[in-house]
Parts: sequence; C-alpha cells; structure tokens
Amino acid sequence: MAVAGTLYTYPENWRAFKALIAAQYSGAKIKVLSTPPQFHFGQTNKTPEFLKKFPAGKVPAFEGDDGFCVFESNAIAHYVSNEELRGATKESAAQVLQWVSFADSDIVPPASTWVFPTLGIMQYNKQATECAKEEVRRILGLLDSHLKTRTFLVGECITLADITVVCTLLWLYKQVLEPPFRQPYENVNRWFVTCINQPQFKTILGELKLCEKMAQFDAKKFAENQPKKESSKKEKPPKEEKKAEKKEEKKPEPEEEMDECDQALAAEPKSKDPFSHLPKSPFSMDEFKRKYSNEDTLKVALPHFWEHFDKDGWSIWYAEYRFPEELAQTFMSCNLITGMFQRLDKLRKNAFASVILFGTNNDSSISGIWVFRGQELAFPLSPDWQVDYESYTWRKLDPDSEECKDLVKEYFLWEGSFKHVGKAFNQGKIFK
Ligand SMILES: N[C@@H](CCC(=O)N[C@@H](CS)C(=O)NCC(=O)O)C(=O)O
Repeated sequence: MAVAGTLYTYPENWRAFKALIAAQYSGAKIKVLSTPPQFHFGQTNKTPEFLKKFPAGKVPAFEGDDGFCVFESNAIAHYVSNEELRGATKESAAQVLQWVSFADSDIVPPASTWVFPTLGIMQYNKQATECAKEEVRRILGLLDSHLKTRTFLVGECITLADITVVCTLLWLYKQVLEPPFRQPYENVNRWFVTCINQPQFKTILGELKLCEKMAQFDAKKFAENQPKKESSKKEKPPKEEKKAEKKEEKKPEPEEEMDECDQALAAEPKSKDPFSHLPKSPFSMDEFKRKYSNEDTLKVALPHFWEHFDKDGWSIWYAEYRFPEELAQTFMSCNLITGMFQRLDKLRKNAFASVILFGTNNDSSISGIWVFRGQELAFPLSPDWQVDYESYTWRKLDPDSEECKDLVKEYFLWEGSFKHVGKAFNQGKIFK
C-alpha cells in the first residue's frame, strides 16, 4: 500500500522538497502542514505533543496516517520512496546512500556558509565565504567528472541521489552560481537542468530561475533579522523563521549587546580574563570589523583602521605557516585556516587576522597579518588558543614602518604584489 501521511515543515524548505519530489515518483500521498494555524514553525515544533513524536523538535518531520513517525529529511525521503528511487540493487542502494551522505557532509556546510549571508540570515565572514566558494568548486568539479559519462548519479534513471543532491544545490544555483562561476561544470549544469525539468521536480519546485548575478551579503536584511534586544537574551527564534517573518526592526546597537563572546568571557572568573591587566584602549575592534565586513576595504576600512589604530594598546604581526611542504589540497589548507579561526573565536574582540592561502594544490603557502590587543602574542594567555600558533612563525611589525603599511594593505585587501611570498606563488591563486 502506498505511503500516506503529513509532512510538517515551513514553506519552501529545501529539505522537505526531497520527500515531496520522491513522493511524486512513488505515488506516496503527502499532506503538507507548513503555515499557521495548522503548523507554526518555531512554536508547534516545540510543543510537548510534537516533541513526543519528534524529539529533535526539527522539521521536516513526517507522521504517517498509520501513526508511524520519522524525522530527518533523508530518512523521510527514503521512507516515502519506491524501490527504484532507493536503488534497486544492493550496489545501487549503497551508491544512493553514498550521494545522500555526501550531500549532507560535503555540500550543506559550504553551501550554507556562502548562501545564508546573501539571504541575510547569517553574518558574513570573508574568509569563511571564500573558503566555502573553493569547497563548492571542488564539489562541482567532482560531480562534473562523475557526470561526464553518466546521465544521472546512480544507474540509468533518477534516484534519491539525484533528488537529494539537486535539492542541496538548489540555493547555490538560485543565489550565487552565476554563469561564469558555473560555466566550467557543464556536465553538472546539464544534469541539474535535466532534473529540475522533470515534471516530478517541477511540480514541487516550480519554474526555477538560475542565478544571473552572484548575490552578495545582505547587511540590511541581516540587521532587520536580528531579534529585538529583549527577546535576544531569552529565546532566539530559529534562523529560518527569522527569515520567513521579516520584522520591521532597527538594528540593535551591538556595543550594548552581550553577544556569545561576551557571555563566555563574563562566565569565566575575572582573574581568567587574559586581557584584564591592559589599560583601556580607544581602538574599537568591533567597529573596525563592522567596517571591514560591510564596507569597501580600500576606501573605508583601511583609512578607518589607520585613523583609529592605537599602537600602545595593540600590536600588528606577520605570521607564516612553517610547513608549506605539507600543504597538499588547497581546500584542506582552507580548513586549516578556518579551523584555527574557530578555535580562537573567544579572541574575537581582541584580535583580527587576514590570512591568505597562496598557490595551488601541492604548491602553496599560508601567511597573514594579525592584530592583537596588547604588545605580546595572545596565544599563551589561554590554553584553548595554543593548538595552532606554534605551526606559524610570528614577526612583530612596527606600525609606523612602510613595510607594515604595505603588508596591512595587501593582506586586508587581498590584492597586491605580495613580493615576500615568492615568485612561484605569485602566479597562483589568492584565496580571499
Ligand atoms: N538534518 C536535519 C536538519 C533539520 C533542521 O535543521 N531543521 C531546522 C530547519 S531547516 C529546524 O527545524 N530547526 C528548528 C530548531 O532547531 O529548533 C534534516 O535534514 O532534516
């Protein structure tokens, strides 16, 4: 008997599309509840009744007419599929699972990092975005080679592998994969367009318009999406809901907010604040970072930096990765850099870095400019910060020197001759 039941989600959820497209192929009957009063995302999914059936409190979630409940979008899509979609042989079923897992582990993270800021639902971070772009290039390249000799990902017809990977790539194709970016991956483009033009996909996705111009960080929308001060300290509504219910709010004054970083620092005993011994400094790292993230680097952020930089309260350092010969794949090096940044997250108010990966696979180097509160390297101040720094050589720069001015300009801007990096790498790509 064909599966029948209810899918709880919010409107236009790409994760829910997987099951809905699969149901178009299998004939499963799915009723969608995605809007109030039947289903209010952020509220209904937090009620005891919902949590009893779906303890993760997340959507999509599926409840069969027979009472069977399942959450996790891939499990739901699997449940509502037919044998052909799941992979008819043991081998093809394994390959379907392979692509479904790959989509979650390899595509979702960079796609979210790149796309969410363009939708105003996540703060923009240059380094992370550029690494995500490189990751997307790698993924598209890998898919392109696979699809060179194949019409679909597994076997001769559409399976859950195609449905899942298409849905995972959906926002990339809609928001940021402008023609010059996607042009090298013609097999992926051909396959993607073939899939979305199948009637079963079209019924769910509608007429899809592929990206014409790469969307950029939507700072205005992001500010509008920030929760009100009052509520932000209590319960933050889930991200997607913030997007769905666009609020008419003014950007909260970040200086007055206790963000996660402040809260973490405040939670520690005062004697543990590693910067408490330093006198106050007029240079606001927060203010500079806002300029750097949201405004033109050359015209606004750099002049602001030099106008406000306090050389008594802060120091500038040049750092170079000590083991360039160990850097193989550039995407792994990108992860090395972003991993270091994540581990240093609590330094956010007291440090800034622009780190660049130069070169190509098996021929690259990493170097960067760091700005620290105080006159010493901050890493020894806390055991949490010591994971990576010994893999770099550190040289303190004289902020009044021409060398420092040039390096700051080149690294902040990600442009310039980078003479010190070495001739070979100047031919290569700069990841920014
Ligand atoms: N891996 C899960 C992810 C589900 C998920 O993160 N859902 C989000 C919306 S896209 C959610 O329901 N969040 C509500 C919450 O975390 O409270 C899946 O694929 O279903």
